[in-house]
Amino acid sequence: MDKQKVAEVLVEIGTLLELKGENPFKTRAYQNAARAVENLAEPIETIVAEGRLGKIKGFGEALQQKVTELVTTGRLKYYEDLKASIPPGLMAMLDIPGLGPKRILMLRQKLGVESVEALELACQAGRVAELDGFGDKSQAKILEGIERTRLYASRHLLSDALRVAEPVLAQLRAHPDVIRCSLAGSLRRWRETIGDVDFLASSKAPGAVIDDFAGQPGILRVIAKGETKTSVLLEGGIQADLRVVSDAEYPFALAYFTGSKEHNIVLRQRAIERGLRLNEYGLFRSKEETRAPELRVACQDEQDIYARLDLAYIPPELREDHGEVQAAEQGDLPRLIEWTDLQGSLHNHSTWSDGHQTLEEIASAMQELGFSYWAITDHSQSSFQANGLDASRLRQQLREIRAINRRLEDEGVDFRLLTGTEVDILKDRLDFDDDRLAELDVVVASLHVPANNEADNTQRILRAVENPHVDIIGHLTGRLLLAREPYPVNPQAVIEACAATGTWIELNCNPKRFDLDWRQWPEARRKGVKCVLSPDAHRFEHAGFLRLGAGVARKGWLTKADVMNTLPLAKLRKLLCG
Ligand code: DGT
Ligand code: CA
Ligand code: CA
Ligand code: ZN
Repeated sequence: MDKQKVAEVLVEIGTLLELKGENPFKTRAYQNAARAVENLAEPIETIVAEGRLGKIKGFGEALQQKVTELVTTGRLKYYEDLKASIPPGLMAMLDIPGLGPKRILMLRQKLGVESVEALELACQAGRVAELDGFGDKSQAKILEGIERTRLYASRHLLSDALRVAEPVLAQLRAHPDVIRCSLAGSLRRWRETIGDVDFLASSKAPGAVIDDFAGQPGILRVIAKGETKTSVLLEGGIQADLRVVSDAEYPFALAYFTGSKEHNIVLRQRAIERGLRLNEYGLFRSKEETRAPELRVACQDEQDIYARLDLAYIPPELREDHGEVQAAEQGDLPRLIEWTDLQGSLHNHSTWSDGHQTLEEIASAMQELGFSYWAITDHSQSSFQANGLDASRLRQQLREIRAINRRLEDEGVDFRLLTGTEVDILKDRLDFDDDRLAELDVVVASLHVPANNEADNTQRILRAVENPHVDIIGHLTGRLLLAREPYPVNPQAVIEACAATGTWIELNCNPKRFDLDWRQWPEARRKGVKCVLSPDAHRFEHAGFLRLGAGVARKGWLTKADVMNTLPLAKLRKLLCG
Protein backbone atom coordinates (compact mmCIF):
# COMPACT_ATOMS: atom_id res chain seq x y z
CA MET A 1 0.00 0.00 0.00
CA ASP A 2 1.50 3.36 -1.00
CA LYS A 3 1.71 6.57 1.02
CA GLN A 4 -0.99 8.27 -0.99
CA LYS A 5 -3.51 5.55 -0.18
CA VAL A 6 -2.66 5.54 3.54
CA ALA A 7 -2.98 9.32 3.64
CA GLU A 8 -6.38 9.13 1.96
CA VAL A 9 -7.68 6.70 4.56
CA LEU A 10 -6.40 8.91 7.40
CA VAL A 11 -8.09 11.98 5.93
CA GLU A 12 -11.32 10.05 5.54
CA ILE A 13 -11.20 8.86 9.15
CA GLY A 14 -10.87 12.51 10.18
CA THR A 15 -13.87 13.45 8.06
CA LEU A 16 -15.96 10.57 9.40
CA LEU A 17 -15.16 11.56 12.99
CA GLU A 18 -16.17 15.12 12.23
CA LEU A 19 -19.44 13.86 10.73
CA LYS A 20 -20.08 12.03 13.98
CA GLY A 21 -19.55 15.22 15.95
CA GLU A 22 -16.35 14.07 17.65
CA ASN A 23 -13.85 16.45 19.17
CA PRO A 24 -12.42 18.58 16.31
CA PHE A 25 -8.99 18.08 17.83
CA LYS A 26 -9.13 14.41 16.85
CA THR A 27 -10.02 15.28 13.26
CA ARG A 28 -7.08 17.64 13.04
CA ALA A 29 -4.75 14.96 14.40
CA TYR A 30 -5.71 12.63 11.52
CA GLN A 31 -5.32 15.37 8.94
CA ASN A 32 -1.87 16.21 10.26
CA ALA A 33 -0.90 12.56 10.27
CA ALA A 34 -2.03 12.24 6.65
CA ARG A 35 0.14 15.17 5.64
CA ALA A 36 3.13 13.72 7.50
CA VAL A 37 2.69 10.39 5.71
CA GLU A 38 2.42 12.07 2.30
CA ASN A 39 5.66 13.95 2.88
CA LEU A 40 7.72 10.91 3.90
CA ALA A 41 10.91 10.63 1.92
CA GLU A 42 10.92 6.80 1.92
CA PRO A 43 8.33 4.04 1.35
CA ILE A 44 5.96 3.65 4.30
CA GLU A 45 6.38 -0.15 4.17
CA THR A 46 10.05 0.26 5.14
CA ILE A 47 9.20 2.48 8.08
CA VAL A 48 6.52 0.08 9.32
CA ALA A 49 8.79 -2.96 8.87
CA GLU A 50 11.57 -1.30 10.84
CA GLY A 51 9.19 -0.12 13.58
CA ARG A 52 10.02 3.56 13.08
CA LEU A 53 6.46 5.00 12.84
CA GLY A 54 6.78 6.45 16.35
CA LYS A 55 9.53 8.76 15.10
CA ILE A 56 7.04 10.64 12.90
CA LYS A 57 5.75 13.82 14.51
CA GLY A 58 2.29 13.37 16.06
CA PHE A 59 2.28 9.56 15.77
CA GLY A 60 1.14 8.20 19.16
CA GLU A 61 0.57 4.57 20.13
CA ALA A 62 -2.98 4.34 18.66
CA LEU A 63 -2.05 5.87 15.32
CA GLN A 64 1.01 3.64 14.98
CA GLN A 65 -1.15 0.57 15.52
CA LYS A 66 -3.71 1.66 12.94
CA VAL A 67 -1.19 2.50 10.25
CA THR A 68 0.70 -0.74 10.86
CA GLU A 69 -2.51 -2.77 10.45
CA LEU A 70 -3.41 -0.85 7.30
CA VAL A 71 0.02 -1.18 5.67
CA THR A 72 0.59 -4.84 6.56
CA THR A 73 -2.94 -6.21 5.90
CA GLY A 74 -4.30 -3.66 3.42
CA ARG A 75 -7.34 -3.17 5.69
CA LEU A 76 -8.22 -1.38 8.91
CA LYS A 77 -11.04 -2.65 11.12
CA TYR A 78 -11.42 0.64 12.99
CA TYR A 79 -11.98 2.48 9.69
CA GLU A 80 -14.44 -0.09 8.37
CA ASP A 81 -16.49 -0.03 11.60
CA LEU A 82 -16.48 3.74 11.58
CA LYS A 83 -17.74 3.81 8.00
CA ALA A 84 -20.47 1.29 8.79
CA SER A 85 -21.67 3.41 11.72
CA ILE A 86 -22.56 6.36 9.50
CA PRO A 87 -25.62 6.42 7.20
CA PRO A 88 -24.44 6.15 3.57
CA GLY A 89 -26.69 9.09 2.65
CA LEU A 90 -24.65 11.31 4.93
CA MET A 91 -21.46 10.29 3.13
CA ALA A 92 -23.08 11.11 -0.21
CA MET A 93 -23.81 14.62 1.11
CA LEU A 94 -20.05 15.19 1.34
CA ASP A 95 -19.90 15.25 -2.47
CA ILE A 96 -22.06 18.37 -2.64
CA PRO A 97 -19.73 21.31 -3.34
CA GLY A 98 -19.51 23.78 -0.47
CA LEU A 99 -20.95 21.41 2.11
CA GLY A 100 -18.42 20.18 4.68
CA PRO A 101 -18.82 17.73 7.57
CA LYS A 102 -19.52 20.49 10.10
CA ARG A 103 -22.54 21.81 8.19
CA ILE A 104 -23.76 18.32 7.37
CA LEU A 105 -23.68 17.48 11.07
CA MET A 106 -25.70 20.62 11.83
CA LEU A 107 -28.29 19.77 9.17
CA ARG A 108 -28.60 16.30 10.62
CA GLN A 109 -28.98 17.51 14.20
CA LYS A 110 -31.39 20.36 13.46
CA LEU A 111 -33.46 18.90 10.61
CA GLY A 112 -32.91 15.15 10.87
CA VAL A 113 -31.62 15.15 7.28
CA GLU A 114 -29.61 12.00 6.43
CA SER A 115 -29.59 11.85 2.64
CA VAL A 116 -29.17 14.07 -0.42
CA GLU A 117 -32.85 13.56 -1.30
CA ALA A 118 -34.00 14.61 2.19
CA LEU A 119 -31.73 17.63 2.04
CA GLU A 120 -33.18 18.62 -1.33
CA LEU A 121 -36.72 18.46 0.07
CA ALA A 122 -35.73 20.49 3.12
CA CYS A 123 -34.21 23.17 0.87
CA GLN A 124 -37.29 23.26 -1.36
CA ALA A 125 -39.46 23.70 1.74
CA GLY A 126 -37.27 26.61 2.84
CA ARG A 127 -36.28 24.93 6.09
CA VAL A 128 -32.54 25.15 5.53
CA ALA A 129 -32.66 28.92 5.04
CA GLU A 130 -34.23 29.30 8.49
CA LEU A 131 -31.26 27.67 10.26
CA ASP A 132 -28.69 29.80 12.06
CA GLY A 133 -25.66 30.31 9.84
CA PHE A 134 -27.37 29.26 6.59
CA GLY A 135 -29.83 31.77 5.05
CA ASP A 136 -31.43 32.06 1.58
CA LYS A 137 -28.14 32.33 -0.23
CA SER A 138 -26.58 29.15 1.12
CA GLN A 139 -29.86 27.27 0.66
CA ALA A 140 -29.86 28.21 -3.03
CA LYS A 141 -26.17 27.26 -3.26
CA ILE A 142 -26.89 23.82 -1.78
CA LEU A 143 -29.70 23.20 -4.28
CA GLU A 144 -27.41 24.22 -7.12
CA GLY A 145 -24.70 21.97 -5.68
CA ILE A 146 -27.06 18.98 -5.59
CA GLU A 147 -27.94 19.51 -9.23
CA ARG A 148 -24.29 19.77 -10.19
CA THR A 149 -23.37 16.58 -8.31
CA ARG A 150 -26.04 14.69 -10.22
CA LEU A 151 -24.75 16.03 -13.51
CA TYR A 152 -21.15 15.15 -12.58
CA ALA A 153 -22.16 11.63 -11.55
CA SER A 154 -23.91 10.99 -14.88
CA ARG A 155 -20.84 11.72 -17.04
CA HIS A 156 -17.24 10.51 -17.32
CA LEU A 157 -13.89 11.98 -18.27
CA LEU A 158 -12.79 11.36 -21.86
CA SER A 159 -9.66 9.60 -20.58
CA ASP A 160 -11.65 7.20 -18.37
CA ALA A 161 -14.07 6.32 -21.18
CA LEU A 162 -11.24 5.82 -23.65
CA ARG A 163 -9.28 3.58 -21.28
CA VAL A 164 -12.15 1.09 -20.97
CA ALA A 165 -13.52 1.46 -24.52
CA GLU A 166 -10.32 0.93 -26.53
CA PRO A 167 -9.63 -2.68 -25.44
CA VAL A 168 -13.31 -3.55 -25.99
CA LEU A 169 -13.13 -2.09 -29.50
CA ALA A 170 -9.93 -4.04 -30.21
CA GLN A 171 -11.63 -7.30 -29.27
CA LEU A 172 -14.66 -6.39 -31.36
CA ARG A 173 -12.37 -5.73 -34.34
CA ALA A 174 -10.74 -9.14 -33.90
CA HIS A 175 -14.07 -10.99 -34.13
CA PRO A 176 -14.23 -13.01 -37.39
CA ASP A 177 -17.82 -11.94 -38.10
CA VAL A 178 -17.09 -8.22 -37.79
CA ILE A 179 -16.49 -6.51 -41.15
CA ARG A 180 -15.94 -2.93 -39.92
CA CYS A 181 -16.27 -1.31 -36.52
CA SER A 182 -15.67 1.99 -34.79
CA LEU A 183 -16.35 4.12 -31.78
CA ALA A 184 -19.13 6.64 -32.40
CA GLY A 185 -20.92 9.30 -30.31
CA SER A 186 -19.24 11.86 -28.09
CA LEU A 187 -16.15 9.68 -27.66
CA ARG A 188 -15.40 9.70 -31.40
CA ARG A 189 -16.02 13.45 -31.39
CA TRP A 190 -13.47 13.73 -28.53
CA ARG A 191 -15.77 15.59 -26.15
CA GLU A 192 -14.14 16.41 -22.80
CA THR A 193 -16.83 14.42 -20.95
CA ILE A 194 -18.80 11.39 -22.08
CA GLY A 195 -22.35 10.31 -21.19
CA ASP A 196 -22.25 6.80 -22.67
CA VAL A 197 -19.87 5.05 -25.08
CA ASP A 198 -21.23 4.14 -28.51
CA PHE A 199 -19.84 1.21 -30.52
CA LEU A 200 -20.86 0.42 -34.08
CA ALA A 201 -20.07 -2.68 -36.15
CA SER A 202 -21.10 -4.14 -39.49
CA SER A 203 -21.64 -7.87 -39.88
CA LYS A 204 -23.64 -10.57 -41.62
CA ALA A 205 -24.06 -12.34 -38.29
CA PRO A 206 -25.12 -9.70 -35.74
CA GLY A 207 -26.26 -12.30 -33.19
CA ALA A 208 -22.81 -13.86 -32.91
CA VAL A 209 -21.13 -10.45 -32.65
CA ILE A 210 -23.49 -9.32 -29.90
CA ASP A 211 -23.10 -12.54 -27.90
CA ASP A 212 -19.33 -12.31 -28.02
CA PHE A 213 -19.38 -8.61 -27.11
CA ALA A 214 -21.65 -9.18 -24.10
CA GLY A 215 -19.27 -11.85 -22.84
CA GLN A 216 -16.10 -9.73 -23.05
CA PRO A 217 -14.11 -9.49 -19.80
CA GLY A 218 -14.32 -5.66 -19.79
CA ILE A 219 -18.11 -5.86 -19.50
CA LEU A 220 -19.58 -5.91 -16.00
CA ARG A 221 -23.23 -6.38 -16.78
CA VAL A 222 -25.63 -6.65 -19.72
CA ILE A 223 -28.47 -4.16 -19.33
CA ALA A 224 -30.44 -5.05 -22.48
CA LYS A 225 -29.84 -7.37 -25.40
CA GLY A 226 -31.68 -7.48 -28.73
CA GLU A 227 -30.90 -8.92 -32.17
CA THR A 228 -28.89 -5.96 -33.45
CA LYS A 229 -28.36 -3.84 -30.38
CA THR A 230 -27.14 -4.26 -26.83
CA SER A 231 -26.57 -1.97 -23.85
CA VAL A 232 -23.97 -2.91 -21.25
CA LEU A 233 -22.11 -1.59 -18.25
CA LEU A 234 -18.35 -1.28 -18.73
CA GLU A 235 -15.68 -1.23 -16.03
CA GLY A 236 -15.82 1.95 -14.00
CA GLY A 237 -19.62 2.02 -14.24
CA ILE A 238 -19.62 3.49 -17.74
CA GLN A 239 -22.64 2.57 -19.87
CA ALA A 240 -22.17 1.55 -23.52
CA ASP A 241 -24.30 0.74 -26.56
CA LEU A 242 -23.31 -1.56 -29.41
CA ARG A 243 -25.28 -1.47 -32.66
CA VAL A 244 -24.65 -3.97 -35.44
CA VAL A 245 -25.76 -3.08 -39.00
CA SER A 246 -25.25 -4.41 -42.53
CA ASP A 247 -22.08 -3.28 -44.27
CA ALA A 248 -24.08 -1.28 -46.83
CA GLU A 249 -25.70 0.69 -43.99
CA TYR A 250 -22.47 1.09 -42.03
CA PRO A 251 -21.27 4.51 -43.31
CA PHE A 252 -24.70 6.06 -42.72
CA ALA A 253 -25.05 4.54 -39.25
CA LEU A 254 -21.52 5.69 -38.40
CA ALA A 255 -22.28 9.26 -39.47
CA TYR A 256 -25.61 9.24 -37.62
CA PHE A 257 -24.38 7.76 -34.34
CA THR A 258 -21.27 9.91 -34.32
CA GLY A 259 -23.51 12.97 -34.22
CA SER A 260 -23.63 15.44 -32.82
CA LYS A 261 -27.39 15.59 -32.96
CA GLU A 262 -27.08 19.26 -33.97
CA HIS A 263 -24.65 18.42 -36.79
CA ASN A 264 -26.98 15.63 -37.97
CA ILE A 265 -29.89 18.04 -38.18
CA VAL A 266 -27.93 20.40 -40.44
CA LEU A 267 -26.87 17.51 -42.73
CA ARG A 268 -30.41 16.17 -42.89
CA GLN A 269 -31.70 19.60 -43.92
CA ARG A 270 -29.02 19.80 -46.60
CA ALA A 271 -30.11 16.42 -47.97
CA ILE A 272 -33.73 17.59 -48.14
CA GLU A 273 -32.62 20.68 -50.10
CA ARG A 274 -31.18 18.27 -52.66
CA GLY A 275 -34.34 16.19 -52.91
CA LEU A 276 -32.82 13.45 -50.72
CA ARG A 277 -33.48 11.91 -47.31
CA LEU A 278 -30.72 11.21 -44.79
CA ASN A 279 -31.17 8.98 -41.76
CA GLU A 280 -29.31 6.27 -39.87
CA TYR A 281 -30.13 3.70 -42.59
CA GLY A 282 -28.95 5.62 -45.62
CA LEU A 283 -29.09 8.57 -47.97
CA PHE A 284 -32.16 7.95 -50.12
CA ARG A 285 -33.49 9.26 -53.45
CA SER A 286 -36.81 10.06 -51.88
CA LYS A 287 -38.94 12.99 -50.76
CA GLU A 288 -40.36 11.05 -47.82
CA GLU A 289 -38.90 9.21 -44.85
CA THR A 290 -37.80 5.74 -46.01
CA ARG A 291 -35.33 2.95 -45.48
CA ALA A 292 -35.89 1.11 -48.78
CA PRO A 293 -32.53 -0.34 -49.92
CA GLU A 294 -33.35 0.14 -53.64
CA LEU A 295 -33.61 3.91 -53.12
CA ARG A 296 -30.28 4.18 -51.27
CA VAL A 297 -27.42 6.17 -52.79
CA ALA A 298 -24.39 3.87 -52.64
CA CYS A 299 -21.69 5.28 -50.36
CA GLN A 300 -18.54 3.36 -49.41
CA ASP A 301 -17.68 5.52 -46.43
CA GLU A 302 -18.48 8.81 -44.68
CA GLN A 303 -16.35 10.68 -47.20
CA ASP A 304 -18.81 9.65 -49.95
CA ILE A 305 -21.80 10.88 -47.91
CA TYR A 306 -20.25 14.31 -47.43
CA ALA A 307 -19.27 14.45 -51.10
CA ARG A 308 -22.83 13.59 -52.17
CA LEU A 309 -23.97 16.58 -50.06
CA ASP A 310 -21.35 18.79 -51.81
CA LEU A 311 -19.15 18.98 -48.75
CA ALA A 312 -15.52 18.29 -47.96
CA TYR A 313 -15.04 15.53 -45.38
CA ILE A 314 -15.61 16.86 -41.87
CA PRO A 315 -13.44 15.22 -39.17
CA PRO A 316 -15.53 13.88 -36.24
CA GLU A 317 -14.01 16.36 -33.76
CA LEU A 318 -15.57 19.26 -35.68
CA ARG A 319 -19.11 17.86 -35.89
CA GLU A 320 -20.71 20.18 -33.35
CA ASP A 321 -22.64 22.59 -35.59
CA HIS A 322 -20.10 25.30 -34.86
CA GLY A 323 -19.85 26.47 -38.47
CA GLU A 324 -18.14 23.34 -39.83
CA VAL A 325 -20.74 22.65 -42.55
CA GLN A 326 -20.42 26.13 -44.02
CA ALA A 327 -16.62 25.85 -43.91
CA ALA A 328 -16.76 22.42 -45.60
CA GLU A 329 -18.98 23.86 -48.33
CA GLN A 330 -16.54 26.70 -49.02
CA GLY A 331 -13.43 24.53 -48.78
CA ASP A 332 -12.36 26.48 -45.68
CA LEU A 333 -11.87 23.64 -43.19
CA PRO A 334 -8.46 23.93 -41.54
CA ARG A 335 -5.99 21.08 -41.80
CA LEU A 336 -6.09 19.99 -38.16
CA ILE A 337 -3.07 19.29 -35.98
CA GLU A 338 -2.01 15.64 -35.44
CA TRP A 339 -0.52 14.61 -32.15
CA THR A 340 2.54 13.29 -33.97
CA ASP A 341 3.28 16.91 -34.98
CA LEU A 342 4.32 17.65 -31.41
CA GLN A 343 8.07 17.97 -30.79
CA GLY A 344 8.15 18.47 -27.03
CA SER A 345 6.48 20.03 -24.05
CA LEU A 346 6.74 23.40 -22.33
CA HIS A 347 4.98 22.74 -18.99
CA ASN A 348 6.15 19.88 -16.75
CA HIS A 349 7.16 19.13 -13.18
CA SER A 350 9.97 17.13 -11.56
CA THR A 351 10.84 15.92 -8.05
CA TRP A 352 12.08 19.47 -7.39
CA SER A 353 8.41 20.36 -6.76
CA ASP A 354 5.51 17.89 -6.91
CA GLY A 355 6.57 15.71 -9.85
CA HIS A 356 7.53 12.06 -9.45
CA GLN A 357 10.71 11.79 -11.53
CA THR A 358 14.13 13.38 -11.39
CA LEU A 359 15.59 15.62 -14.09
CA GLU A 360 17.87 12.80 -15.28
CA GLU A 361 15.00 10.32 -15.44
CA ILE A 362 12.81 12.78 -17.35
CA ALA A 363 15.56 13.61 -19.83
CA SER A 364 16.24 10.00 -20.72
CA ALA A 365 12.58 8.91 -20.83
CA MET A 366 11.34 11.80 -22.98
CA GLN A 367 14.25 11.49 -25.34
CA GLU A 368 13.42 7.82 -25.72
CA LEU A 369 9.80 8.68 -26.56
CA GLY A 370 11.15 10.69 -29.47
CA PHE A 371 10.67 14.22 -28.17
CA SER A 372 13.39 16.78 -28.78
CA TYR A 373 12.78 19.12 -25.82
CA TRP A 374 11.06 19.05 -22.43
CA ALA A 375 10.81 22.15 -20.25
CA ILE A 376 11.05 21.80 -16.48
CA THR A 377 8.56 24.31 -15.08
CA ASP A 378 8.30 23.43 -11.42
CA HIS A 379 6.09 25.41 -9.05
CA SER A 380 7.23 28.64 -7.38
CA GLN A 381 7.49 29.07 -3.62
CA SER A 382 3.92 30.29 -2.93
CA SER A 383 2.68 26.84 -3.99
CA PHE A 384 4.11 25.47 -0.74
CA GLN A 385 1.78 22.45 -0.75
CA ALA A 386 3.44 21.48 -4.05
CA ASN A 387 6.93 22.07 -2.63
CA GLY A 388 7.46 25.16 -4.82
CA LEU A 389 10.98 26.51 -5.43
CA ASP A 390 12.37 29.75 -4.03
CA ALA A 391 14.95 31.78 -5.93
CA SER A 392 17.93 29.95 -4.51
CA ARG A 393 16.61 26.45 -5.28
CA LEU A 394 15.66 27.67 -8.75
CA ARG A 395 19.24 28.84 -9.31
CA GLN A 396 20.48 25.44 -8.16
CA GLN A 397 18.06 23.70 -10.52
CA LEU A 398 19.27 25.77 -13.48
CA ARG A 399 22.82 24.62 -12.79
CA GLU A 400 21.72 21.00 -12.79
CA ILE A 401 19.76 21.35 -16.00
CA ARG A 402 22.71 23.02 -17.70
CA ALA A 403 24.97 20.19 -16.61
CA ILE A 404 22.57 17.62 -18.06
CA ASN A 405 22.33 19.56 -21.31
CA ARG A 406 26.12 19.79 -21.58
CA ARG A 407 26.35 16.04 -21.23
CA LEU A 408 23.62 15.52 -23.88
CA GLU A 409 25.50 17.83 -26.20
CA ASP A 410 28.77 15.94 -25.66
CA GLU A 411 27.01 12.70 -26.43
CA GLY A 412 25.59 14.21 -29.61
CA VAL A 413 22.02 13.55 -28.49
CA ASP A 414 19.26 15.53 -30.20
CA PHE A 415 17.37 16.36 -27.00
CA ARG A 416 17.45 19.21 -24.45
CA LEU A 417 15.79 20.03 -21.19
CA LEU A 418 14.61 23.65 -21.07
CA THR A 419 14.75 25.72 -17.90
CA GLY A 420 11.57 27.28 -16.61
CA THR A 421 8.99 27.85 -13.94
CA GLU A 422 5.25 27.67 -13.45
CA VAL A 423 5.18 30.93 -11.57
CA ASP A 424 2.23 31.69 -9.32
CA ILE A 425 0.16 34.73 -10.20
CA LEU A 426 -0.22 36.39 -6.79
CA LYS A 427 -2.59 39.20 -5.79
CA ASP A 428 -0.35 42.06 -6.84
CA ARG A 429 2.70 40.50 -8.50
CA LEU A 430 4.30 37.31 -9.76
CA ASP A 431 6.02 34.95 -7.34
CA PHE A 432 9.50 35.64 -8.86
CA ASP A 433 10.92 39.04 -9.71
CA ASP A 434 11.75 39.96 -13.30
CA ASP A 435 15.49 39.30 -13.00
CA ARG A 436 14.85 35.67 -12.06
CA LEU A 437 12.28 35.20 -14.84
CA ALA A 438 14.62 36.72 -17.39
CA GLU A 439 17.11 33.88 -16.88
CA LEU A 440 14.65 31.13 -17.83
CA ASP A 441 13.88 29.58 -21.20
CA VAL A 442 10.14 29.19 -20.49
CA VAL A 443 7.86 31.04 -18.06
CA VAL A 444 4.36 29.67 -17.53
CA ALA A 445 2.20 31.90 -15.30
CA SER A 446 -0.77 30.31 -13.52
CA LEU A 447 -3.40 31.49 -11.07
CA HIS A 448 -3.64 28.86 -8.33
CA VAL A 449 -5.41 30.82 -5.58
CA PRO A 450 -8.16 32.77 -7.33
CA ALA A 451 -10.36 35.47 -5.83
CA ASN A 452 -14.11 35.13 -5.77
CA ASN A 453 -14.67 37.81 -8.35
CA GLU A 454 -14.19 38.05 -12.08
CA ALA A 455 -12.70 41.52 -12.29
CA ASP A 456 -9.97 40.70 -9.75
CA ASN A 457 -8.95 37.42 -11.35
CA THR A 458 -8.99 38.87 -14.86
CA GLN A 459 -6.96 41.88 -13.72
CA ARG A 460 -4.33 39.64 -12.10
CA ILE A 461 -3.98 37.47 -15.19
CA LEU A 462 -3.80 40.52 -17.45
CA ARG A 463 -0.89 41.80 -15.40
CA ALA A 464 0.90 38.49 -15.99
CA VAL A 465 0.12 38.66 -19.73
CA GLU A 466 1.69 42.10 -19.88
CA ASN A 467 4.91 41.00 -18.17
CA PRO A 468 7.42 40.63 -21.04
CA HIS A 469 9.05 37.60 -19.37
CA VAL A 470 5.84 35.57 -19.27
CA ASP A 471 5.60 33.28 -22.30
CA ILE A 472 2.49 31.23 -21.53
CA ILE A 473 -0.67 31.52 -19.43
CA GLY A 474 -1.33 28.17 -17.76
CA HIS A 475 -4.73 26.45 -17.28
CA LEU A 476 -6.63 29.70 -17.71
CA THR A 477 -9.91 28.85 -15.98
CA GLY A 478 -8.76 26.54 -13.16
CA ARG A 479 -11.66 24.19 -13.81
CA LEU A 480 -11.52 20.51 -12.83
CA LEU A 481 -13.96 18.68 -15.07
CA LEU A 482 -16.82 16.95 -13.22
CA ALA A 483 -15.39 18.21 -9.94
CA ARG A 484 -14.88 21.97 -9.82
CA GLU A 485 -16.33 24.80 -11.88
CA PRO A 486 -14.00 27.40 -13.44
CA TYR A 487 -13.13 30.33 -11.21
CA PRO A 488 -14.77 33.57 -12.34
CA VAL A 489 -12.63 35.06 -15.13
CA ASN A 490 -13.17 36.81 -18.44
CA PRO A 491 -11.32 34.69 -21.03
CA GLN A 492 -12.18 37.10 -23.88
CA ALA A 493 -10.26 39.88 -22.16
CA VAL A 494 -7.28 37.56 -21.68
CA ILE A 495 -7.45 36.46 -25.32
CA GLU A 496 -7.43 40.10 -26.45
CA ALA A 497 -4.44 40.89 -24.27
CA CYS A 498 -2.53 37.80 -25.43
CA ALA A 499 -3.19 38.77 -29.04
CA ALA A 500 -1.81 42.25 -28.35
CA THR A 501 1.31 41.12 -26.47
CA GLY A 502 2.09 37.85 -28.30
CA THR A 503 1.68 35.83 -25.10
CA TRP A 504 0.74 32.21 -25.72
CA ILE A 505 -2.15 30.40 -24.07
CA GLU A 506 -1.91 26.83 -22.87
CA LEU A 507 -4.34 24.11 -23.73
CA ASN A 508 -3.71 22.01 -20.63
CA CYS A 509 -3.81 18.36 -21.72
CA ASN A 510 -4.52 16.93 -18.28
CA PRO A 511 -7.89 15.22 -18.96
CA LYS A 512 -9.35 16.85 -15.84
CA ARG A 513 -8.57 20.30 -17.19
CA PHE A 514 -8.50 20.64 -20.99
CA ASP A 515 -8.52 24.41 -20.67
CA LEU A 516 -8.56 26.89 -22.37
CA ASP A 517 -11.80 25.20 -23.51
CA TRP A 518 -12.05 24.06 -27.15
CA ARG A 519 -15.08 26.30 -27.66
CA GLN A 520 -12.92 29.38 -27.20
CA TRP A 521 -10.00 28.45 -29.44
CA PRO A 522 -11.54 29.37 -32.82
CA GLU A 523 -11.91 32.97 -31.64
CA ALA A 524 -8.43 33.00 -30.10
CA ARG A 525 -7.02 31.62 -33.35
CA ARG A 526 -8.83 34.26 -35.44
CA LYS A 527 -7.22 36.92 -33.28
CA GLY A 528 -3.80 35.37 -33.86
CA VAL A 529 -3.24 33.92 -30.38
CA LYS A 530 -0.86 30.95 -30.37
CA CYS A 531 -1.51 27.75 -28.46
CA VAL A 532 0.81 25.51 -26.45
CA LEU A 533 -0.30 21.92 -25.82
CA SER A 534 0.90 21.10 -22.31
CA PRO A 535 0.71 17.74 -20.58
CA ASP A 536 1.51 19.50 -17.27
CA ALA A 537 3.32 16.21 -16.62
CA HIS A 538 3.95 15.12 -13.04
CA ARG A 539 4.89 11.53 -14.06
CA PHE A 540 6.27 9.76 -17.17
CA GLU A 541 2.85 8.44 -18.14
CA HIS A 542 1.50 11.97 -18.41
CA ALA A 543 3.38 12.38 -21.70
CA GLY A 544 0.41 10.43 -23.07
CA PHE A 545 -1.86 13.37 -22.22
CA LEU A 546 -0.47 15.03 -25.35
CA ARG A 547 -2.44 12.64 -27.54
CA LEU A 548 -5.65 13.47 -25.64
CA GLY A 549 -4.98 17.20 -25.75
CA ALA A 550 -4.21 17.14 -29.47
CA GLY A 551 -7.71 15.76 -30.06
CA VAL A 552 -9.16 18.60 -28.02
CA ALA A 553 -7.03 21.05 -30.02
CA ARG A 554 -8.52 19.57 -33.20
CA LYS A 555 -11.95 20.26 -31.68
CA GLY A 556 -10.81 23.85 -31.31
CA TRP A 557 -10.02 24.01 -35.07
CA LEU A 558 -6.27 24.33 -34.41
CA THR A 559 -3.62 23.55 -37.01
CA LYS A 560 0.04 22.66 -36.65
CA ALA A 561 0.95 26.30 -37.27
CA ASP A 562 -1.21 27.44 -34.34
CA VAL A 563 0.58 25.22 -31.82
CA MET A 564 4.03 26.35 -30.74
CA ASN A 565 5.35 23.04 -29.44
CA THR A 566 5.18 21.61 -32.94
CA LEU A 567 8.21 23.79 -33.74
CA PRO A 568 11.74 22.41 -33.81
CA LEU A 569 13.83 23.62 -30.88
CA ALA A 570 15.92 26.19 -32.79
CA LYS A 571 12.84 28.03 -34.07
CA LEU A 572 11.10 27.79 -30.73
CA ARG A 573 14.12 29.27 -28.92
CA LYS A 574 14.11 32.28 -31.21
CA LEU A 575 10.46 32.98 -30.40
CA LEU A 576 10.99 32.46 -26.66
CA CYS A 577 13.92 34.88 -26.61
CA GLY A 578 12.33 37.51 -28.85
P1 DGT B 1 -23.22 11.60 -24.72
O1 DGT B 1 -23.46 10.13 -24.80
O2 DGT B 1 -24.22 12.32 -23.91
O3 DGT B 1 -21.84 11.95 -24.32
O4 DGT B 1 -23.38 12.21 -26.21
P2 DGT B 1 -23.57 11.47 -27.60
O5 DGT B 1 -23.37 12.50 -28.65
O6 DGT B 1 -22.72 10.26 -27.67
O7 DGT B 1 -25.12 11.10 -27.60
P3 DGT B 1 -25.89 9.71 -27.58
O8 DGT B 1 -25.09 8.61 -27.03
O9 DGT B 1 -27.19 10.00 -26.91
O10 DGT B 1 -26.21 9.44 -29.10
C1 DGT B 1 -25.20 9.13 -30.02
C2 DGT B 1 -25.45 9.85 -31.31
O11 DGT B 1 -26.67 9.42 -31.90
C3 DGT B 1 -25.61 11.36 -31.15
O12 DGT B 1 -24.39 12.04 -31.10
C4 DGT B 1 -26.38 11.70 -32.39
C5 DGT B 1 -27.26 10.49 -32.61
N1 DGT B 1 -28.60 10.78 -32.08
C6 DGT B 1 -29.10 10.35 -30.91
N2 DGT B 1 -30.36 10.81 -30.76
C7 DGT B 1 -30.64 11.56 -31.85
C8 DGT B 1 -31.79 12.31 -32.28
O13 DGT B 1 -32.81 12.39 -31.61
N3 DGT B 1 -31.69 12.95 -33.49
C9 DGT B 1 -30.57 12.90 -34.25
N4 DGT B 1 -30.52 13.56 -35.39
N5 DGT B 1 -29.47 12.22 -33.86
C10 DGT B 1 -29.51 11.54 -32.69
CA1 CA C 1 -22.85 8.50 -26.24
CA1 CA D 1 -25.61 6.13 -26.65
ZN1 ZN E 1 -0.64 24.67 -12.26
